[in-house]
Amino acid sequence: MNRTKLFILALAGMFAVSCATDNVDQAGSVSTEVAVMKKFVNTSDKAVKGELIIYVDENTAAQLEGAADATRSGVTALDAVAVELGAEQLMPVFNLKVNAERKRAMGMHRWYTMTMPEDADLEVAAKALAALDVVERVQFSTQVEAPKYQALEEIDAPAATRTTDGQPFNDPLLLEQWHYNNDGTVDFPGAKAGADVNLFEAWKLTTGRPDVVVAVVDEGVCYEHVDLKPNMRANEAELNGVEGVDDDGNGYVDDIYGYNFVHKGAISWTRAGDSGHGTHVAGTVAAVNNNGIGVGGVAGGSGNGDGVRMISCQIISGGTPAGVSATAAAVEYAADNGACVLQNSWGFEAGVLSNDDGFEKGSTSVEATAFLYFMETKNHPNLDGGIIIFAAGNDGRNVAGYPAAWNKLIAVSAIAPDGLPTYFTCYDRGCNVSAPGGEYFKRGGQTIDTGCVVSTLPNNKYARMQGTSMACPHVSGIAALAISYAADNGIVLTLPELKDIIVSSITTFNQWSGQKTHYMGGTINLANYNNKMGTGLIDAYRVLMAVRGTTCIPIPLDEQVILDISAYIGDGKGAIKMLKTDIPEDVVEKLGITECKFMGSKLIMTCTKPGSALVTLKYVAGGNTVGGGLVTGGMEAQQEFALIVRPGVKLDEETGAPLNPGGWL
Ligand SMILES: [Ca+2]
Ligand SMILES: [Ca+2]
Ligand SMILES: [Ca+2]
Repeated sequence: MNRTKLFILALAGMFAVSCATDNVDQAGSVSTEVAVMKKFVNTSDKAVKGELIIYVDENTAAQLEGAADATRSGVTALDAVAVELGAEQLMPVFNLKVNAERKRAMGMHRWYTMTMPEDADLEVAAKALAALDVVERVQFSTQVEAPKYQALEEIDAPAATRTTDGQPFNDPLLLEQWHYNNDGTVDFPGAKAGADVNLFEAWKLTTGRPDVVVAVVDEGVCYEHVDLKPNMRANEAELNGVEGVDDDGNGYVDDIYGYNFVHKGAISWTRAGDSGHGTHVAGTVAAVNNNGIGVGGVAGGSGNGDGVRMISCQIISGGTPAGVSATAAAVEYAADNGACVLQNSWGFEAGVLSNDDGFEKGSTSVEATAFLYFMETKNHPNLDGGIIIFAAGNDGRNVAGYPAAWNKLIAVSAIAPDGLPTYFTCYDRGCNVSAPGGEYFKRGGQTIDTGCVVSTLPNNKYARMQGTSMACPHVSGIAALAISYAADNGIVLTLPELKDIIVSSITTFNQWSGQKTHYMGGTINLANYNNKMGTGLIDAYRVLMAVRGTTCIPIPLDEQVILDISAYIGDGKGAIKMLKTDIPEDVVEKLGITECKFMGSKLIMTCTKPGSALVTLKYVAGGNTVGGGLVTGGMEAQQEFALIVRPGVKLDEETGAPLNPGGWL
């Protein structure tokens, strides 16, 4: 290109910008400045160098789409500033090859990424762009934070086994995955039975379905891992296609198991700087169950090819995190390629954003747009949208990081094997629910990792890691189980229903007090966390019961309880009469029921074994007796309940209703 011409255009650009500020009175100057700043979606804090994102007006978007040259819009003012800034490319953020009509309706065709030299002053560039009438918003491309925690060491891959050792499946490391089913024997100070996601009970009802697709937005997932590959969703057209060709015409070349949005190409996990984080997260969501190898995954199936499927949307590669434009494209890709659950163990650095308005500006940031698109995309017949789950963040602050804290997403805080908050977890504002995230501890000066979450690492390896990053995929896996179970039962959930189910199907926490010492040498003040770990600890079995529409009745272990069933069928005023119900023999055996009587509206029961079971209780609707023959009376009615027997459950002495806070932790 001719430098003289460049110079002249640059001058023209400078003139256009300076006109706006110099040739007006003082008040006008301030208001112009304010008008320009109003177009800023965010600040330049942690912005990717050499990149700005702009939202242009409809007319400019149309011209850009028709433009032959990636650096020229054909809109004179924009081109002038582009030249002035030395812009190298002006590329659409979103992919209009798929679902173009819906994307246009959401304004997604108006987002462009302008790339410029790395040393360009982004503040100056952003102001120059925002001063243009045709540019409606300017966003700095905030960088995603790279994973903080790496595995201490790999776990030796245990020998393949075909025995189950009393476990539901034969995966040898399942015995160490306390986070699924904690019997209190895990090597961690104060380890507590029941501090888990109650997964084994849930697995009796569903272990997933291949038509449920979870997108793992993270480092690349090692799709070749023997414990993951059967649950990776392959893009058949690309799998059987030609290398270097976009065989399915979706805008991405060779995207077989997903796509690397940082290095624009194949998913990778072996570059210097890769930590294995994405592979670890994927293993928790859906490592293959019951294959006699390695670990189990929350929605990993039963060993019959029936687990949920995953795709890898890679936004961190070789330690290089993407900015928001590439991340927004990754989220869009997940929606366009079949995912109904979006698993996100990533975020912006703490404090980059401090409230929802800063994040969304009326839902107008590029990533908020992508998330809204995902939520509105229906990829499974039994859920009317897509659900988004985020790690709350590991900064130990009393507020979740962003995007997790956004009120439209589910943010997950992390507990340790002792059922207490981890020292690193974010909590309180913006945190919606908790799950096990694991925690290191110190013994004899050594850091011990047995209290961490066990999952897959690249190259057929396994390791333990800690973090809200590790808690989050438990919830994503459980969301996938919920959708699977809904499908098995012909139930169609709305997105708000599924979100409600997830945050309400929990075990509540005790009131905590005192200090907890952690391996970094510090302490946390437990009282600060009371009722602030979201609603409580997610319970996979209760999630499935809620999908099914079955009420859960918590029952303390080894204690006679008098439950007023009218609290579950009516208003708790005892207005119904229970009929004697025969509890099935297998339920009596499973829960160790030694006593079961019905009196008025009450059920008197003693259970001696922890566990969960379904019972159908009968009652009279309309009077005290069932009508029929010579008797005028009510009709016999019935309702299904899930009895959940746990140690430490506290019930209201009057009504038998579960107390909150209470629970069994
Ligand atoms: Ca493709
Ligand atoms: Ca190809
Ligand atoms: Ca396995």
